[in-house]
Amino acid sequence: MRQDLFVSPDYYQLDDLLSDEHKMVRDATREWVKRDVSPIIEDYAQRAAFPEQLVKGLAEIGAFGPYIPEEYGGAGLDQMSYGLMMQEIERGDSGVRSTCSVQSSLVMYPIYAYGSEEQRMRFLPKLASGEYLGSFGLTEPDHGSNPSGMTTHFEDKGDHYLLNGAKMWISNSPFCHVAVVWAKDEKGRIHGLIVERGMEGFTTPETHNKWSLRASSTGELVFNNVKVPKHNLLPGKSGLGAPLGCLDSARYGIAWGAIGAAMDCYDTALRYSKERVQFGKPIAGFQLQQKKLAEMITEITKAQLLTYRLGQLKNDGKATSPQISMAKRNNVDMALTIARDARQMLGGMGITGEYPIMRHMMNLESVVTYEGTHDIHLLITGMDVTGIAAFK
Ligand code: TGC
Ligand code: FAD
Repeated sequence: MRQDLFVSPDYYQLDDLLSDEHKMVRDATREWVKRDVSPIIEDYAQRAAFPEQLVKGLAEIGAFGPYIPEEYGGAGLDQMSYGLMMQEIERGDSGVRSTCSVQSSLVMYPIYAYGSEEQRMRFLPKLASGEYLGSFGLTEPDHGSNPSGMTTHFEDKGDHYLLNGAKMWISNSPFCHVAVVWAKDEKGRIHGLIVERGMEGFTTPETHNKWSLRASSTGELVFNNVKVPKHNLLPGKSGLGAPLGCLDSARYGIAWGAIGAAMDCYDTALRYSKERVQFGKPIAGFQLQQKKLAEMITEITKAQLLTYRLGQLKNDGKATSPQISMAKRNNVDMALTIARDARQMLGGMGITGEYPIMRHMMNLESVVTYEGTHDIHLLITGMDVTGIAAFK
């Protein structure tokens, strides 16, 4: 891996809008990524291995539960800081950001927002410190975009619930200590259950041969007559809105994260194009390459502005789910387009692990699919503006 020379683009002087705390959080995360992620990530992605040693550092910089109150071990930061952290971490790698999204928004958030006080105290400090890693089980082999059709279910057996079913495509499943699992009760109502490693009948086989998010571990959650203690059911909210509420928080983080991946691709292509000489001059001097760079910085700037405003709305408790969908969809698509253009600008070098672009590009193929696909988010916007759902 080459030295990380990243210089963050800020074409519209957005730094002027950030508070000192935001800049401090952002800069500390950026430094940590440069020091601990950039030097090792390509090797881990090439070997399809999860860089376990990053867990401690992620916990130390507050990336596990940035907006969870400090009394539960979280960092007690605002939504803008959370977003900036995700941007910087995904600048390093989408897979590392995935680990944070799952831990913070899909595991800690539901326990914080829907859990009992006893559950919060039992799990949140351990998740914040990285002693526990969590996973989130919503998707099933036959129910991806339409989680309401899930078949994973539990029965009330008096002193416990009996859980059966299977979840697929679950980030961090192979080594998670706890999983927040969404399952139907006997009446077909969806609830969240905290399933713990070691419970009999609970297994987590790994999914191999991914071309994308190779530094993130993905697998299944399989429940074969798992006895889940009654005190592990999240009492605060049920129905599909409960898992979708967690997704709002994770999708918000991804909207920021994708900007990080895009910035890294742009910055790499800009530097390379100024150094690479063909036909007697740097390729940055050719109009076709300038068009790509000019469009990249334009799209990054638009995404930054979109996300900054969304952060303000989120801080004020006013961000709607469709607003979050719009930002997730726009920014991931923007990052994917930039990654593809940037890769072309590096010619043959663009396909090697010498540069981060191909890894970002492949990662983003997952990011554009998970947490609601590109098409599903378009339909959410369509539904919001017309009042008519076109999913079914
Ligand atoms: P629908 O009838 O529209 O809604 C059912 C209930 O949910 C409420 N609701 C929401 N609540 C909170 N936040 C949201 N974003 C919400 N969207 C809807 C809604 O008001 C309703 O409540 P109620 O009280 O009336 O019952 O549901 P639907 O079945 O028609 O589906 C709607 C649709 C398609 C938008 C939804 O199913 C969807 O978003 N599908 C995409 C699935 C998805 O995103 N899966 C992600 C899995 S997790 C993941 O990918 C993690 S990757 C992690 C990583 O590694 O980073
Ligand atoms: P499908 O739902 O089968 O969709 C296939 C195609 O059909 C898509 O293009 C989709 O847009 C389109 N489509 C579907 N419905 C419609 C419609 N109504 N109208 C038009 N087009 C439609 N899930 C979790 O629960 N937890 C995790 O931690 C997690 N991590 C993941 C990690 C990775 C690396 C990946 C790849 C996925 C992960 N997922 C996770 C699952 C992810 O959320 C799903 O893959 C995603 O929601 C799409 O579901 P699907 O793959 O079953 O595709």
